[in-house]
Amino acid sequence: MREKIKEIFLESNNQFISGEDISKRLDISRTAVWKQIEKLKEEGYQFEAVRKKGYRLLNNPDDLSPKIIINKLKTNWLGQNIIYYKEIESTQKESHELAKRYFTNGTVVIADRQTNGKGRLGRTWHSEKGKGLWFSIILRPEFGYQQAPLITLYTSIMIIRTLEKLYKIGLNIKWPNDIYYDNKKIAGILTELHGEQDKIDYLIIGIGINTHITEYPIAIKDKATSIESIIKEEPNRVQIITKLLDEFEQNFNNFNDTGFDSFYDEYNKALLWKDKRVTIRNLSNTYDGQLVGIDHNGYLCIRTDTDNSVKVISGDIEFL
Ligand code: BT5
Repeated sequence: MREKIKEIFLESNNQFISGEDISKRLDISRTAVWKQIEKLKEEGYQFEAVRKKGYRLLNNPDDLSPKIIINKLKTNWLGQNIIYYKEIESTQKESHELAKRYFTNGTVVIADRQTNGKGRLGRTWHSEKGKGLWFSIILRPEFGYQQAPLITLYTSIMIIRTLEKLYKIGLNIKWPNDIYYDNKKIAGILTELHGEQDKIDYLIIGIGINTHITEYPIAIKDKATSIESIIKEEPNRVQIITKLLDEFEQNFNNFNDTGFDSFYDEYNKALLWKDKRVTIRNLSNTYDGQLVGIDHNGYLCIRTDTDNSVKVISGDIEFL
């Protein structure tokens, strides 16, 4: 019921709407309307109340409810089904459950807070209430396993384009999955997949973007940043997620059909520590050398100190 009242106000163009009008439209009592409006106030909605005129919505709270996002989306399939939680352990974990239950391609799972957000290799992702966008996309791709690692790189480009278009901030990518501003991490991506021997059943792309200023835990205090601390004003999460999903869908056919070819230059331009000396660690090896860039298949190329060319598809990179 509250969602319906919310919708009425959001579509009202800040005009007055009487309690009686709402009670008739939704076939509920005036007291019920009043109670729901009180609850909306607790969620951050502000109203002006004038006798005989009714209520007028005064603000546009940054509310991630699916209706609000879907109304603003220009997509055909991405985000047309949104599952929203005020609080959940991890949208990534939940998406796996939903994907196993055949939730459709393009379903988006969002949480206002995660109690156990996941990073790669068992690391945690700090996801405070209202301070960021924490969401996962369920994809059922046509492409095969070989192209799967590229989807993380593709997603990085979509995040960078979105934040550049909205806020004119220039960002870097720390290969493969971190978005950086001024040597601090502002967003991370976690891609996981499930499939049979010859075919991917589903991919889950988890995206965490720090939007609002907050106190980070000591371990990441000096390594994390947010959009608000860069642009010095409050960003709007609904605007960011709708733009990002629009951008992702708009370019997806291109990615699907031609792989990473059209995005490769952009990725290398944004690549953090390009031409610098770095260390790459993955589960089997450690390499020291100069960071050359990524190739068309998403492999990271390094020229080692012994002048060997090495290519890796996964791992962590450190500046020497
Ligand atoms: C990542 O892993 O960067 C992937 C993050 C994906 C998070 C999203 S949120 C929605 C979805 N649901 C989930 O449960 N997860 C996804 P990795 O490269 O392993 O980086 C993890 C490391 O980043 C941690 O060990 C910290 O050092 C640091 N970190 C944790 N929280 C952070 C934050 N909010 N901002 C910046 N750095 C953070």
